[in-house]
Amino acid sequence: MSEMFCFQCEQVSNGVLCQNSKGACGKTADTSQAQDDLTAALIDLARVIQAQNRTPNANEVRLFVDGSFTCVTNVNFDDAVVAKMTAEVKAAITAAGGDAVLAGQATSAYDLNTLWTANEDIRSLKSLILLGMRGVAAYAHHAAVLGKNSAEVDNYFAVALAAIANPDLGLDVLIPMTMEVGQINLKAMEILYESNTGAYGKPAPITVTQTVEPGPFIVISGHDLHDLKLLLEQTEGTGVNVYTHTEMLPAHAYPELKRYPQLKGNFGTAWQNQQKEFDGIPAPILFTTNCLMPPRASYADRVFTTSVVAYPELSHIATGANGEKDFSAVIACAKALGGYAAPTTITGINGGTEVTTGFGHDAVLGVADVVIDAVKGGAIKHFFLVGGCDGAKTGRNYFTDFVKQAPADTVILTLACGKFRFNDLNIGNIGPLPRILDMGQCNDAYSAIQVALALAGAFECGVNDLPLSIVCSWYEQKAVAILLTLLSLGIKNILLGPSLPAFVSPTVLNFLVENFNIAPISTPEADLQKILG
Ligand code: SF4
Ligand code: SF3
Repeated sequence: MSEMFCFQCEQVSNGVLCQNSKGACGKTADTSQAQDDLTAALIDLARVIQAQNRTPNANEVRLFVDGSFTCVTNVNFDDAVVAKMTAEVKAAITAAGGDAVLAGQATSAYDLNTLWTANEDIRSLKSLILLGMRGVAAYAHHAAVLGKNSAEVDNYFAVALAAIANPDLGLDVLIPMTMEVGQINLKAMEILYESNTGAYGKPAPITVTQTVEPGPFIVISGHDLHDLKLLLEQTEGTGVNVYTHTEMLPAHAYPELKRYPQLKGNFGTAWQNQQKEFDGIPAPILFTTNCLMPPRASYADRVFTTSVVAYPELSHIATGANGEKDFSAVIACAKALGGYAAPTTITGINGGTEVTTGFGHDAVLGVADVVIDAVKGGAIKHFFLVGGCDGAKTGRNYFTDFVKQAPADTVILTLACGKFRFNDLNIGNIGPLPRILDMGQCNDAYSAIQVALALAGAFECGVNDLPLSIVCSWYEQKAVAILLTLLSLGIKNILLGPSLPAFVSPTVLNFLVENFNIAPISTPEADLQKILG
């Protein structure tokens, strides 16, 4: 008998199911059960709200958003923290008079095993909806800490989660719902773009060093720019420098963040290399979101978590009633550890010592004339969007090789942590334009969509008719949400790798192939040949 049921990420055991005492990510069966209990409670809360024919209140929205985000891969490994949140959801149900509502229904408390044991196509589609909404939750959370939200997104949590428990929904309803999740995610990414640029200005291209200067420093990981801003405010004048890690790299491009002189550079590569790159590091690491891996003993005493991230026995920085955070313990840890004695470079995976970022749609469309002329004149033959999540599989070398082998008259747009496979390569420029353009974090898929729409407008064609191909690497549930967004926009011919999601059943895959011509990656040579002819 299986001890846990989790198949939500690309790292899933044997490509099928994590079902023993520990998942491939290090999540225990107990934590997995705690997350299932939390999810079931959120589904019950959604059923109550739907039955009462109302929209969620502010506290309920917070629980949907933070509760769903808590269940994203590599976010929270602490059963006690997850259980506390489940108790909060149950209290919210009671406060809303929901216990009586649920008692009057055929199932008074939803059991997530109902989903895991459902017909495989229903399970597949409901998983796409549930996991897609976990991705949406991450983006809604980041916007919320900056004071922005969208009623459309907030309300859809109740709709989507209640649908998971509804036994009457068939493929005819669930398939369109997956596309709705994609549209909701587009809205969430748009709100987050507005939040980030509203607070920190529009990103501008910048070159970032991978060399750490001598002296005390802090590494900040994850996606939350607001946490970085608070850390920069609190490290001002302390002599402690700050280095970004993985998805925090694009922060360097924002005017209101890069103006802090102690924001010095970037540390290391993507999340799956952290146990090696942090081994014995003379500095603290602050995880604001995923991807946290179980820490090794050589650095566990210097890992701090905040917000929805947690791991048993790691120090957690609490959030105050007004969103304030006190990072003095992290700063004190940096001073005590002292940093490196001499400049130390953690090179990229191709040996590079610096990377570039900040090519969001504002920057790219700022030179739209140059881009359009280059396409019309034949200097740019094709655009590839090679992006998404990184991960541990050796097959992910595909993405490095793809970029290396892409012809010199092609441009690589990229985003999210998958870019660390190749962002330290120097593959040259086309005119004034570098051939690798890092658009930002995974949520900046919004920027990539804006560029595609603007190019389609300029060339008076549809996005699918552009010389643009999407080669997407996926790992966790934000990538699921983004994939649904791209499909909901009618974008076809996406190549997906390194493997297809375990939760996509043959029938659902068939639907995706027939309607969107989605395909698994093969080899860079074959895929480039297929695309470019
Ligand atoms: Fe396995 Fe991924 Fe679930 Fe972790 S999150 S238990 S690796 S499927
Ligand atoms: Fe990476 Fe975890 Fe998905 Fe925002 S940091 S992309 S995997």
